Amino acid sequence: MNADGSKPASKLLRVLNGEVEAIPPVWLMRQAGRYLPEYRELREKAGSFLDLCYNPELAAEVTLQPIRRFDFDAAILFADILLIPQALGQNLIFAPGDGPRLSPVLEKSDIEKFRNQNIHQTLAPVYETVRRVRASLSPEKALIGFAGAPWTVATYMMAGGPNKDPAALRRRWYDAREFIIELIDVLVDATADYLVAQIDAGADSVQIFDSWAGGMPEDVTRAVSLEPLGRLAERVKKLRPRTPVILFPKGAGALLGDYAAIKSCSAVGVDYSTPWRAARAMISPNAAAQGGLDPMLVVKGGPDMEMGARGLIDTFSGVPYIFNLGHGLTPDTPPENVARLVGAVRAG
Ligand code: 1CP
Repeated sequence: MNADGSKPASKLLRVLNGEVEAIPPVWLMRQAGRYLPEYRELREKAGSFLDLCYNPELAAEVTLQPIRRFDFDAAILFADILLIPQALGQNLIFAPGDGPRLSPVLEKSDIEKFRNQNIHQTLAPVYETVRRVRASLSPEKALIGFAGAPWTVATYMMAGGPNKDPAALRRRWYDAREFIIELIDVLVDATADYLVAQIDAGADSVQIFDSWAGGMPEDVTRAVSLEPLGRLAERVKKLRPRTPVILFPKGAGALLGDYAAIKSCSAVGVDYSTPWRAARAMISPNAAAQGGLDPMLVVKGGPDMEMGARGLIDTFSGVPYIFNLGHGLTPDTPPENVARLVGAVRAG
């Protein structure tokens, strides 16, 4: 609902408000990025990936590129989940072809340094990107802001990059819960501030990516992912009650219903490995569902991809549903497959 009680012009926002659309709104995770030649061109112009994230003019352009090319129903801010650790004072580099590297957080004293950091100084260019994108989008298009979930960001902070040893991470939890909880608590506070600032700059909705929510025993998942995500979503909702919050707990499987039951959650993302009917049953009583299609089907394209899309739309017919993938587009995706996918979704 708009502030005056009218329905939003944006299809995505209507579904996030609980409406069912016969043709679902469509956007794709990682819709901006390396699979697009126009992205690669601007990325080169910017210098490095981080230079691009902190350049509002170029980052706004990169955010808008997939909207122009594919007419998606929503734009997602171009930034990265690792800007928060950087704003908290952790060293971050993206070595070419080598992914992110951070100086690992090993001790309590490292966490102490993160407290009372003014993240907005570093992140101000991101808010400026949001302002610019919102100003150039029509009211039918929603702008999604985002952040990483505290747990997912904590895994990168602790490992100094992508975590390659899940068992070591679980052992660390059993050995040093207090340390991890303290890190997560700092991240809940900083991430809430970050998302509220994105909303104030013009984001219509925010998505929280918990890419590493899966693969753990239930009690650990509840402690490191579900509980802090709930706290974060509640905080954002309390401060900005009109803004829908989307949660993407990748790998959450049988616990999806618990995420959907978080009061401040408007939609839950379905990853590519979750059975669709089970996902519908777990999510739809409490929240809109989003996603599900295997991104590898978009690399393949053709009838397999279109059948997958139709199957998803059939499975989620009659409940609030947002078409999307079960994880992000990969750099080897042919852009023409994305165009065909959007065409197939819109053809019903
Ligand atoms: O070389 C390049 O140009 C960098 C590639 C790239 C891009 C395009 C990275 C590095 N980040 C991004 C943008 C990005 N990242 C967006 C932009 C908006 C869009 O979706 O179009 C978003 C939402 C993210 C979120 C993100 N970053 C996540 C959560 C979603 C997911 O994919 O699970 C994660 C885990 C990251 C970390 C990250 N950033 C970049 C890389 C290569 C990684 C993954 C590292 C790893 O774990 O291997």
